[in-house]
Amino acid sequence: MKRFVLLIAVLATGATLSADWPMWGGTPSRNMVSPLKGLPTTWDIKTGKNVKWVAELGSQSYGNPTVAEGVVLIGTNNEATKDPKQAGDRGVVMAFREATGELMWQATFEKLSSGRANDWPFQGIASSPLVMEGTAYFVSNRGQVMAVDVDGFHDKTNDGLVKDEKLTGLNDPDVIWIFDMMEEVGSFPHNLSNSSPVAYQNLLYVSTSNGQDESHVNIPSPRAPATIALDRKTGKLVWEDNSVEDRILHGQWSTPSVGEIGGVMQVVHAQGDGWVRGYEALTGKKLWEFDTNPKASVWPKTRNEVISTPVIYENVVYISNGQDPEHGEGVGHAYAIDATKRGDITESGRLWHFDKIRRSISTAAIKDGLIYLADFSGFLHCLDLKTGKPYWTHDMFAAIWGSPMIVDDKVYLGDEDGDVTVLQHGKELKVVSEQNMGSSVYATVVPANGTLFVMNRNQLYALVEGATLKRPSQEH
Ligand SMILES: [Ca+2]
Ligand SMILES: [Ca+2]
Repeated sequence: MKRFVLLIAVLATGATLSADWPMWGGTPSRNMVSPLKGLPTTWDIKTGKNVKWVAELGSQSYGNPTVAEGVVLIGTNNEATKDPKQAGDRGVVMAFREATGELMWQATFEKLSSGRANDWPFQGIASSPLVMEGTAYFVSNRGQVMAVDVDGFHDKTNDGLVKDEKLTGLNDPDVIWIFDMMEEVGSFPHNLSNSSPVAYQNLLYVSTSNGQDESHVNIPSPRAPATIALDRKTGKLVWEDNSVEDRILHGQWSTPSVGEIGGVMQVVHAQGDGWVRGYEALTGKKLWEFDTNPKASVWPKTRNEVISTPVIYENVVYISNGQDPEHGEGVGHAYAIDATKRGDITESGRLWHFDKIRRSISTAAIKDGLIYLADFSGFLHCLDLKTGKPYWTHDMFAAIWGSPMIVDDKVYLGDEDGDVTVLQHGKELKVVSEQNMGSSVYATVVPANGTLFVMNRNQLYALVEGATLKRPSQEH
């Protein structure tokens, strides 16, 4: 495993020339914002305009790309079978070379024998890997926290604690360690384990996705933790918390964030009872909790779970609630929470409450005193960060699964119709362009190193200003 040094070149203007996107949200605070400049604001997948390369994914891709150390990692299913010896329905993480889109290696995982209760058919891997110091961390469809070598076996070395991999070809994963959450902490994931890991110092934080069984009444494992912290080098459990107990409304699909709040490094996690909780990162000591549902609300009509990721920005946590997309549209709530408070801060920590949002599974993007929030009914809201007062709302006319992404002075957002809309960042609504990607865009647009990575259901596009992709059909 090579040790890369992340080089960030800074121009005199302060603009970042190049920067990786090594995790969901880019940084542990998960704010969907990038300082990169000069990325495409228009492109055309039919003519190849501003397309550098395209990679074929499985038939359903719910992971979000991670770009680090020259590699693009992405979760998908196995319907674009790259290895006939590993055929059938599996969860897959594919690693592509960032420069060319060539497949470098893939990690495949057979479906759990317990079936759709824990591992929904053809959903693949929905975890977005975290890359740190040559290791990629993600959660498989089998509820395993995986640490694998970013270089795989291309470095001619079998790295890590796991040395007995059955497959050790160039296309196979070099496993460092495995932590099986179903075996080790008794997690019973509802439909799919999906957490995107985040780290602070030597600790890795993951949601267990513990939830109900198929009856949607029973919680088979009420004593399993919602949040765990593992040692990043060994995969050993360091702390766990189960404040939710048997109050899980459905599943637990929100993923944790990390940031310094009021001088304390915190892990913030939205859990299965619709509450958001903050923990002291190194010890797991619970510091505060906040209920994202009005007390009179009733599951599933008006009470929501939380699927979006909390964003930490200047001591405040921003979060929207919502429901599983299969539940359709409904009322939602978004909040700004003063996470320097302690205890039950549902009242004392509520800086603002935005109740014009619909059910949302999207994560916030914040810049220059503005916050962008999207909802599953297809609306993008631009609010004042301090007051929560709306400046404008844009109707995408299709369900939004991904999150708005601010790149320089533009906001990018995809929808279920496959459109990616580019808007001007600012207090006035201005649509810059709209591009169709050919099939649903469930992921978030990811900026890294001068390139925009945009996924549809089954393809990953690398977009670079001035590039032109020559289609095979255009070559004679
Ligand atoms: Ca290796
Ligand atoms: Ca190994």
